[in-house]
Amino acid sequence: MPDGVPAPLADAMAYSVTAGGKRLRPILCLASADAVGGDPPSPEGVGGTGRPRVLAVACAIEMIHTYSLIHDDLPAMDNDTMRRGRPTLHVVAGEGMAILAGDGLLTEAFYLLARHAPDVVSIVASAAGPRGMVGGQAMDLPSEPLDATELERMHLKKTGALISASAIAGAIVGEGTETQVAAISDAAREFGLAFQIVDDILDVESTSAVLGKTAGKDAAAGKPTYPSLYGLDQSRAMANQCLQRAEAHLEAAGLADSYLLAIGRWIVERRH
Ligand code: GRG
Repeated sequence: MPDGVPAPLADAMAYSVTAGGKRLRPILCLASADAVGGDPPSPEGVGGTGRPRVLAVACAIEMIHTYSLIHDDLPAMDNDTMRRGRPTLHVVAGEGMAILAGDGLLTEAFYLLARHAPDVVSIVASAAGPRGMVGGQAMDLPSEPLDATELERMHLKKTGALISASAIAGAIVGEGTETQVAAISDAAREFGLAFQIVDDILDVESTSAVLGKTAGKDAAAGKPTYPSLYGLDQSRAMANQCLQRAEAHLEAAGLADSYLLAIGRWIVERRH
């Protein structure tokens, strides 16, 4: 934790960011850099340690994602008590501290990016902010139920934008060509959609113990989901189609022989 952060705030930020989680976004970021030839260690690397810049980008994105989960779980939003297999932060540290820990993670993430990877600040900011994740979350606040087109638009912003930005930022920091970055961006859009479809399926099929968060919430809240709109079988087929489209994008750019496809398969086949 950086110097000068008051201990209770540092503890609250660490509680959520070290709680585990699948680390999909940082892994995707690192795999994208790797797919285009990597971001080799250099003397200018993170903090003068020689570590690749992409590590700072991957960590910053995971911090932004963790902030979004903390705020999403607050009583004013989803009001959830379990996340990453632990009580949510506001349950253990109080609402005020949970809000501040989220604010702290978000701003510290941009501090990291500004210092180590200023070339991707605007991409990550656009994905995390009102055009992206925050906008998607606003569309998801209870109001009129969304139809299928609006549901996809909402998910592309709320979940898809940061997943895409993880991959795009990794490819840029890894110095991919324009064609490679575009292919990774197209594939990541499909990964984001597949991730959300599978998330909706697991919300129906899995348990809170396996997921590490409350299962069955969507149905209980009467929210439109892929299974509620299309049924479970069709939803699974749609997730597989996303994977096929992602594969085609990667193949066209000569990137099929990378970790990216394995990540895509895991997204579709995952059980938690
Ligand atoms: C509060 C601004 C703000 C945004 C919240 C991401 C998000 C936006 C809310 C999470 C709500 C949710 C359950 C969305 C569905 C898909 C999703 C993003 C799940 C959580 O991401 P995972 O499964 O979490 O990657 P882990 O814990 O594995 O990192």
